[in-house]
Amino acid sequence: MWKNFPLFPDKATELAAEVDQLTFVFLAIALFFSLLVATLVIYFAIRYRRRSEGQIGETEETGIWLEIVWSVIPLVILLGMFFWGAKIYIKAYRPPADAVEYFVTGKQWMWKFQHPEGNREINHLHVPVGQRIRLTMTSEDVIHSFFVPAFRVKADVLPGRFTSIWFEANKTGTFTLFCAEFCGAEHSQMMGSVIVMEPQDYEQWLAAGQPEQTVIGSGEALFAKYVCNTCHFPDSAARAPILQGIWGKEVALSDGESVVVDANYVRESILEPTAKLVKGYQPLMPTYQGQLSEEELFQLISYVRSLTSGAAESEDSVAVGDSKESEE
Ligand SMILES: [Cu+2]
Repeated sequence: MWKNFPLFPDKATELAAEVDQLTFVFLAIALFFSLLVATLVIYFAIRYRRRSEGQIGETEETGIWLEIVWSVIPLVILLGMFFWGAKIYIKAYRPPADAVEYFVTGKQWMWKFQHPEGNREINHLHVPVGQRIRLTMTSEDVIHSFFVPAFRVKADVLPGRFTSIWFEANKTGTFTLFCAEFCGAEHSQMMGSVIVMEPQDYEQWLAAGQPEQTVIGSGEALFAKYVCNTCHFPDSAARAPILQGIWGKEVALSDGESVVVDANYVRESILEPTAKLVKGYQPLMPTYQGQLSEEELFQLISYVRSLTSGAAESEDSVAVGDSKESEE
């Protein structure tokens, strides 16, 4: 019966084992010092108790060495704990460049997913085992938090910007997904699952979904639909910055500042084109605020990224080739 009341969540990533190790060692250290201090409090209270009416306390001289020892040892232990924790934190929150990117939208009260191949899901996310997966996430309304205990990953999902986490599941199975940020009346029902499959099963699952277009393909179609090409065409005479090769580069802005071209910057430029205007260009671009859904924004951004060869996720997506076919 205890199987249904697990004290600790499943471990389905390498990170999970590392996080658990850290937790248990920290717990052991805290327990050791708590017991040590509690025991000494009791021992000293008895050992140095007042033995007669009118007895007055006296000063006990201790050497400087005792002070140094009990300051330096905890310092070393705490610094060790800090660096160990920081190492795991950095690993957990820096998606590796070769991770395959999936798009996640949180909204009251559901999780929406889109696979790079174009497949869409609600509240369930199918992924292959042994594959590094990066989730780029945003919210359509309030703050949510994407939490899969078995993977030991959790990150806030915020309206108006992208956040990411990544994981690599090392075993197949179904793992519960929670929203870990109180987000309204039905917050507690904002649950789902991540279904980790064998790669060949995943391929079959993807094929069965028959998506109309890949994410980049949809982005390309939007680029054409909103005639972005009238200004953003690859020519120095263009009225807008050339998008080819721009991803990941630092560009100078009209106010003298500079910015690195990433998903959040491209997003801002689509919604608020004049907020960070590239130097040398006129503020001609209209805003697309309210015209694009979060999903469409992400597709458009993925397409813009794919225009830069070698930009992180554009290579691993077979998507680039596929999209051309489905367009014609
Ligand atoms: Cu939520």
